[in-house]
Amino acid sequence: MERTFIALKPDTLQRGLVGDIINRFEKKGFQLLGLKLVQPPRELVEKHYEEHLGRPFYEGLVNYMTSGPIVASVWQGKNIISSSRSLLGATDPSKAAPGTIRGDLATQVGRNLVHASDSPVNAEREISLWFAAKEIQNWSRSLEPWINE
Ligand code: DAT
Ligand code: MG
Repeated sequence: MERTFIALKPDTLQRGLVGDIINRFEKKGFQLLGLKLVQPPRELVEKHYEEHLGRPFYEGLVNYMTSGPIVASVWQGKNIISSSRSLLGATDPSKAAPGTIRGDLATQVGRNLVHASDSPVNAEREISLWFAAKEIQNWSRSLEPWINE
């Protein structure tokens, strides 16, 4: 079982899409381990996106990500890292397939609603950046055998 970090960016909250997007992850069969509303300090967003430092969109990205509250979450599931990125769709919503979150709900790369970790190393790095260990619940799900045999 893998874990990943999912963030609902400020446009998700501004547009009232929090429930819709969380619902897609729940319906897929992923398990929620941690959830909170955060107004992230600039340094946290800079660390989160450090791989993009120096890119032309970096400043705008950090401004966007610090413009309002973010829903930070930790999820668990089989193959969840690549699977959650498939649920999100392409980084640029204008290229994201219909049926994906970005494909259905967004139009532009600078307002693409949601973040999902892209590798096991980044997932663990981002989870520990945004969450304290005690904020993550390791609970067992009664439905588990009906989702993963
Ligand atoms: P993803 O969020 O799909 O992992 P990424 O890690 O390459 O994509 O980029 C992080 C965020 O930066 C992305 O969600 C939106 C923004 N971004 C990426 N490429 C961009 C570009 N060419 N122009 C504007 N914003 C961009
Ligand atoms: Mg990324």
